[in-house]
Amino acid sequence: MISNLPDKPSQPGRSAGYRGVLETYRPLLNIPAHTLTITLLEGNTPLIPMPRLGQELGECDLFVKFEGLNPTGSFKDRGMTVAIGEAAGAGARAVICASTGNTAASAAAYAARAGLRSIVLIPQGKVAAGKLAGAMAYGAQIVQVLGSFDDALNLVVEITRSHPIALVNSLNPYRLEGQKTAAFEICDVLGSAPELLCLPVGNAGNISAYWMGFQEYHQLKRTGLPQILGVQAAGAAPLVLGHPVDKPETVATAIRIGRPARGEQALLAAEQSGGEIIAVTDEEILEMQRRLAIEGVWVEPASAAGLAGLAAQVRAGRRAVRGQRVVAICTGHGLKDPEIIAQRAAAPVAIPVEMKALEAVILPKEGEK
Ligand code: AN7
Repeated sequence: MISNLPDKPSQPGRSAGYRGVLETYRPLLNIPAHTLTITLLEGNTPLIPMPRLGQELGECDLFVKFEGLNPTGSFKDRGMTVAIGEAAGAGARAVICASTGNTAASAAAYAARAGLRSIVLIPQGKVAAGKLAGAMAYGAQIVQVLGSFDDALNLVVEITRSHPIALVNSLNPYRLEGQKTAAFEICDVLGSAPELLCLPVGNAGNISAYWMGFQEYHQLKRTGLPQILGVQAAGAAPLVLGHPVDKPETVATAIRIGRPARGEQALLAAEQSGGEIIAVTDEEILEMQRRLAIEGVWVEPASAAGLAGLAAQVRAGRRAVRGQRVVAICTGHGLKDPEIIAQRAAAPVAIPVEMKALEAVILPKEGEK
């Protein structure tokens, strides 16, 4: 018997009674009664205090909501449990999505759990290894489209119009119903909404879901509303440029999207909240990925974009966050995209099985400290 463990974890996600986002928040979700509970106990991800980084970024009270700790390694699981549960309850036999990777892995996992067939369309190249492997492991049929994510999305929308296959991209409203639970969790843990929320924006479902969630919780519980800072990658920033991008390019492949399906809704969310949508460079994204990792939080590149945007704004004197509570949404785990790290880090040194060789590589040299 270990006596120094707390009776109750501060976040119920790790406790025996936790039942996933759908059962935890079902009365607050706008979903049909036929929706089944198909869960991997997603959600209830930790809100990690980041005192050192918060200080550095402008003396704010910073938290990272680490959505990479969901069952398939990204925030997509929140929406997928609901979308797949609804589709299964409605009698669907197969689901389909277009994806830069995370949606594919999540759809495949939940479809497998529900006993449904899953088909995922991925854009040509540039899907991170951990995501593709996930979709394969969970048994999806994977189709690579020789085009962009936006082309793939057009195809799945079209095919679901004429065939009985359920669409589980975030055009599906039940995805957003599930994803909005992250806003509820933040309010539940902090006691109210933070002053500022920053997050990456790709197809723009997540920012739309957060804004919906914060508004609904505020109506119900007077939890307040955050400003929302949405961040795109400079090479894939249609919402900043004000027009679609035909050939989106960014190291953050998750958000390599040129025609966001919920673009209008995202712009409205940012505006209504008093926030905005901005763009950051790939260098800024990778720099923030490194900065987060030395706090012990390894996220995939896209997930660092939100905080990279905040850092850029503070640096440019466009935003002061001193004394504010800021929540950064880190949407996916670093393990999703190991190649990004391997490409930039030095390969490990190899040594023979000899103490002298080990000493030579790890101990300070003569004259060094
Ligand atoms: C890690 O998987 O679009 O703005 O097909 O994987 O709601 O699209 C992924 C998006 C942010 C952007 N962070 O969210 C897909 C896909 C990560 C992501 C986003 C994605 P949205």
